[in-house]
Amino acid sequence: MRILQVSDLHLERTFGGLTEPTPALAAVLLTANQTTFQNIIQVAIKEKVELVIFAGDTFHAPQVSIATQHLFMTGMADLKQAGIQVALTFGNHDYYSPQRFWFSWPENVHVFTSERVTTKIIPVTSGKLQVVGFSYQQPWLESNLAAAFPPKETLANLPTIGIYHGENSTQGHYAPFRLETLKNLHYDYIALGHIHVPDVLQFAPPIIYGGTPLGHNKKETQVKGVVLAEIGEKANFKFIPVAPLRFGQQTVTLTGTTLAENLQELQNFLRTKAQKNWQIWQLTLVVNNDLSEWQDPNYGQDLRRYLNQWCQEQDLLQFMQELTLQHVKEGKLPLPLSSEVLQQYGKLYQEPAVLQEILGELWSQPTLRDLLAGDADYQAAVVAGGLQLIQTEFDFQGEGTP
Ligand SMILES: [Mn+2]
Repeated sequence: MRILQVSDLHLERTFGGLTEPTPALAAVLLTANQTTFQNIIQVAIKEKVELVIFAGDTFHAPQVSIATQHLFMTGMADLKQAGIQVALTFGNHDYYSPQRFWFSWPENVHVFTSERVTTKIIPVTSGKLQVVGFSYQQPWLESNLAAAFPPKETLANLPTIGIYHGENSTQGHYAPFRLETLKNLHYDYIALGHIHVPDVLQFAPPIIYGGTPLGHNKKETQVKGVVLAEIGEKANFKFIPVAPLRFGQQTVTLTGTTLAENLQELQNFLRTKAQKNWQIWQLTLVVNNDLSEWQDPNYGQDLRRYLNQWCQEQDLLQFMQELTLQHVKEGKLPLPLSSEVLQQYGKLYQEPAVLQEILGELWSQPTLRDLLAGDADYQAAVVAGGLQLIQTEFDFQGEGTP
């Protein structure tokens, strides 16, 4: 049985920090939320899924414009036409309150409206499945609702899917849960929402933060799309991109000895990177020459404007949002940190609990854990060795202390 997970779509959210977008980009930005949503509906139909899950924060705010509501309901009706069911929960951004909706939900849409964990049995093409979930009714929900999810053993003998919008932590404002609790439910699939960076917390059976399918600012560079999953015997999943644009961050090292050569290298970079969808860049240009233009930070803005214009002329779907010029000592890589900050991190990582946290999965490997946890001196030596390597290989360009 195929399903599609959509998390944190944030319809109506605006795009941050874009100055002087070119007309072509501005036009795409205006409709990017709608385009992403329509792409999702098309993927669901093309891939013949039986259920589409919206795992909360589908809308950016609890109050949704009538036009957006209409767009959404039209998509739902298209899914209904294709025989596809929908399970929808509300998150902390779009928390549910009745009487805000100008259209009624088509009958294929199963809406969770209560903060109480609820189980719904949904008829799909190949039989039935059950979905367990809850919705926010206010922006905060401080109880651990994972504890209220019924284990699969206590439910009907059907494929079982959980929907959970919240944070993986011991406490917090967003329905904090412990991964262990969700794992012990033994559901066939758990669709998580809230965290915008995609994250697979368990591969089989899957427990997945889909992440937002569309980045809205320069921080949201890690976007994978929606999750297409097969549940049951041949369980597997993959991410499918659906956004018409993406934010990216890259450091480009320029090796030319003249400005003309540098420009050529940059243009080659932009040509090589061009795709059929828009890319909005934060570029750091690293040079190790003495050309005076590179010493003047104002040239970043000047160059940015020119490159954006050039991309437009070349029909390349690329836009430089930020362009930073950086010098580096020969043979070393720039690091936007001061040496003092690095030392502070070093001290922090000597703490066994902190090291355990950053090593994450490695720690669950018995051999590695014994090796690292058993011998404090060895652990200290590993961290010190790492610091030493960073000290020699990098050029520290940051300022200040932590
Ligand atoms: Mn959220």
